[in-house]
Amino acid sequence: MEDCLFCKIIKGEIPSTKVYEDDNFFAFKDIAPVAPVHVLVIPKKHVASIAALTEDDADVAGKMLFAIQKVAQELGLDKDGYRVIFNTGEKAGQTVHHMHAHILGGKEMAWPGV
Ligand code: D5M
Repeated sequence: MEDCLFCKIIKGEIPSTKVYEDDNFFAFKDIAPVAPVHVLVIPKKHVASIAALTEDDADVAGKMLFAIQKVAQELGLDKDGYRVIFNTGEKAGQTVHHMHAHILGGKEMAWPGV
């Protein structure tokens, strides 16, 4: 998508600190971290949010959980645990309309945190 910030990051048109990339996914450090480790995992296919997923996205949606698992393992988060957040829609605080998973870790986290 032409004017999508995260599509531009995937294409390298906007710089990012990449932590992982494969054929379908890209992961990079969040510019405004809210935890010692804060990484975003995004599909290379532009999908606006979980709410916008269709059956055509079943493959990418399923594989995304494994990409998240792999990134978290590579960041060394699987031993102590991590949180995965998909902000979906305005009231949930979604500001970038390209589906993304926040991986948060490196600290003790309270629950519920809403
Ligand atoms: O999360 C969108 C997230 O995207 C938010 O935590 C900031 C992050 N962000 C915005 N621009 C950049 C760039 N250029 N690099 C890295 N991270 C960025 P949301 O769930 O939509 O609120």
